[in-house]
Amino acid sequence: AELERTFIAIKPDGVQRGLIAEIVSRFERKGFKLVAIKIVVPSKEFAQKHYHDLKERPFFNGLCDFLSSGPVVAMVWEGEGVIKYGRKLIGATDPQKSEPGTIRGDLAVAVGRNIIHGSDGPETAKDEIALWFRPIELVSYTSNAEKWIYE
Ligand code: DAT
Ligand code: MG
Repeated sequence: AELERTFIAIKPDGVQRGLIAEIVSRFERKGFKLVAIKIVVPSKEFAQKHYHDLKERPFFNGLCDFLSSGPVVAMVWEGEGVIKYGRKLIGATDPQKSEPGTIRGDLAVAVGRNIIHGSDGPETAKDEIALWFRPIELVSYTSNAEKWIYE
């Protein structure tokens, strides 16, 4: 299996609503491999770094206040196609438009409380993993299931 990795975060609403296990389970059951996980309360400055691409948007300040308002579960998931397919598991940004069966479609209602973040491409995945994790926090290991998940 190739070493594609993506950054996934359960935002404060997902943590407070008790959805950590539900969300982790969806990535895990798919066959993706968890290579880093921690719970942190990001500072507002850190949230602004994470969302720097959106700094011109009217909701930027509220978004950064929200991300820094409580604990976030930060994760790195690995697997073939995990960046793109992770976004598919998550669903559309606005939960009103997310398909049923997706995380946001099944578990969220409002765009400003859409419970989860996922990197939107290879470049952002690389940047976001580097922002949230030190290299030694990423664990490389062989999953016993790999030979049953990949040909
Ligand atoms: P995504 O999280 O699907 O990658 P994004 O990167 O465009 O979406 O935006 C980041 C977050 O900002 C998104 O998860 C929720 C919030 N957001 C996006 N559009 C919004 C809007 N129109 N009003 C309020 N919040 C918004
Ligand atoms: Mg985004």
